[in-house]
Amino acid sequence: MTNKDDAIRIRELAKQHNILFGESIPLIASENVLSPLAKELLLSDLGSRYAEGLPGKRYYQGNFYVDQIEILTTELAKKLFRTDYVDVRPISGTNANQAVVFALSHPGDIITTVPLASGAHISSAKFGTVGFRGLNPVNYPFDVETMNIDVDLASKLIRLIKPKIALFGQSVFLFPTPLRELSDALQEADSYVWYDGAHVLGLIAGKRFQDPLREGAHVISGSTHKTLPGPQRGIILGNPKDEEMWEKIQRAVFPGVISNHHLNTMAALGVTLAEHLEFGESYADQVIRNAKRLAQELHTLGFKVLGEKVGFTESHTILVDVKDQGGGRKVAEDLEKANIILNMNLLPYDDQSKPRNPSGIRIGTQEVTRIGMKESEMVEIAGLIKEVAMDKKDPVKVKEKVKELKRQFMGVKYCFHENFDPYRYIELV
Ligand code: DSN
Repeated sequence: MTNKDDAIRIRELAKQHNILFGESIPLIASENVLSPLAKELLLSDLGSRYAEGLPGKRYYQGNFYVDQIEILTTELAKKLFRTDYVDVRPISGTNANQAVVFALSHPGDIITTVPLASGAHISSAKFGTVGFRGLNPVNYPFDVETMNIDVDLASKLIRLIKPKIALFGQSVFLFPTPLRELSDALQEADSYVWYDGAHVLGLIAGKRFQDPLREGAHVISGSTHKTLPGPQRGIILGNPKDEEMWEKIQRAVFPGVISNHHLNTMAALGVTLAEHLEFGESYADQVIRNAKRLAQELHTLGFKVLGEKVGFTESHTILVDVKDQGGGRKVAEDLEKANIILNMNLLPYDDQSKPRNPSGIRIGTQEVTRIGMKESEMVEIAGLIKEVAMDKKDPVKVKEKVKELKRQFMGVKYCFHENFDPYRYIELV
């Protein structure tokens, strides 16, 4: 095999990957597809350049157009999220989290967080960013019935331990966080209130979820490629306690945790924000309608969907306990054989030291909504999941039905150039 053969092989594998996703039902709650305009910008020369610092205060020449793109992207984010405090430079959600942690805390400080098994992101764990900063994480009590933080117990905890940072937000985000209900305790403790909105940014921007900056959060961090259907990147939004807090955050972004900030994905983010200003509300509305319908249908078919007493979900995400069907790993792997792509997930009552053998699966409706699926397709998807997970039909046979359904939904919606096939491989040579 020559080096060229290896290069061609990588390209072939990438093409096969595109085909796989073109023939699959994508239900991972943290993914999405780009609009054609955003995708085009990924291939621009911007992806080969450097820009350190802020517009007008750079360390490299050649940033004349970059500065204008960054200013426009920042202005679009300010408009979409209704705040004057925006930093569009983080290159991922975890990178944004690193900046917030480094800006607002010192080693030894206490941070309160959602438990991992109840949906928190790994960066909030002892073995993640929070631990690497030397912080001491203490978990909020979590109520499985309401699938949310227990307000009374959490208020007592916050008053007792007075965390330097109170972190909210989840990677399994079924319901809005009770920020308003916790605000008295948070003010008494004088904590920085930080909301990791990675999963729900597109729903917040679409005005279909809570509005953390107006409910007491001082800072929101997030990735920009989940319900916000942009490039893989991060963002920080603020309603800071004071200017000093925001300056600390911006200094933590650069030179703290990044140097260059990947200018092609920044431009793609700008386009995504403009498109979300135009289409975000109808998209977010349909994402949540689809999640509710899919959850209800799975429940009707006999699955144990979490949050039954509170309507299953108010977001893009559904959690299903599939212990009786063989467990999260087995069910996720069987579904993958049928081209239904989702992930196994810990449930609040699972042992969080055993993440590779959880009871649950997590399902997200944002990408299937983005390609035009509505409630009737959610009913079909629930039926296909049942065939594999409950009826134990041969996944390879179910795959043919999956491909047939997917063939009807091969164009991106909720953007300026609809119907582009996001799974098409674009050849340059
Ligand atoms: N952990 C990823 C997820 O929710 O899938 C996000 O970083």
